[in-house]
Amino acid sequence: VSVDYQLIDFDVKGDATGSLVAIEGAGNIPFKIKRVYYIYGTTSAAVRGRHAHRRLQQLIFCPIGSCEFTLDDGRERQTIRLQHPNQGLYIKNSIWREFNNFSPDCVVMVLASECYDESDYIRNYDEFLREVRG
Ligand code: T46
Repeated sequence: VSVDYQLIDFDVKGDATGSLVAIEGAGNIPFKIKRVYYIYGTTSAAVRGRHAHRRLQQLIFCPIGSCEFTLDDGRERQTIRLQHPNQGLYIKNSIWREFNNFSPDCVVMVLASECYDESDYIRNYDEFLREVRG
């Protein structure tokens, strides 16, 4: 058994002048994009996340730099390093996530299936365990 996530490699359209990656909501990803946000200026000791979502699906990129995501489904934990600008980490709901070990230049870009809604967050780990274990 392993945590339910997917690493998706997107095509790179490139030539000698540079590279381009295109993402289309409900085109080459499994949901319609309602929101985009990005995180930068993270310190090397930072640990972010530490929550799960009740409904939200997300596709997470490191278009610049790298960082690590630890995913936890209430039974298992797995750590994934995001370090390729064309690779997206697809996470469905009910996965506890923490992310850290940011490179100094790291930018985390997230495509989300829903608008921001604080009531969709589970920010307490014990409550998360209660919800996923039914
Ligand atoms: C996730 C990881 C990868 C907003 O006002 N709108 C937004 O769309 C978001 C995402 C956040 N916020 C506010 C809420 C907090 O006051 O921005 C502040 C920081 O949010 P948070 O502590 O949730 O940020 P991270 O980096 O821990 O987590 C974020 C997402 O919340 C989360 O869904 O998976 O990035």
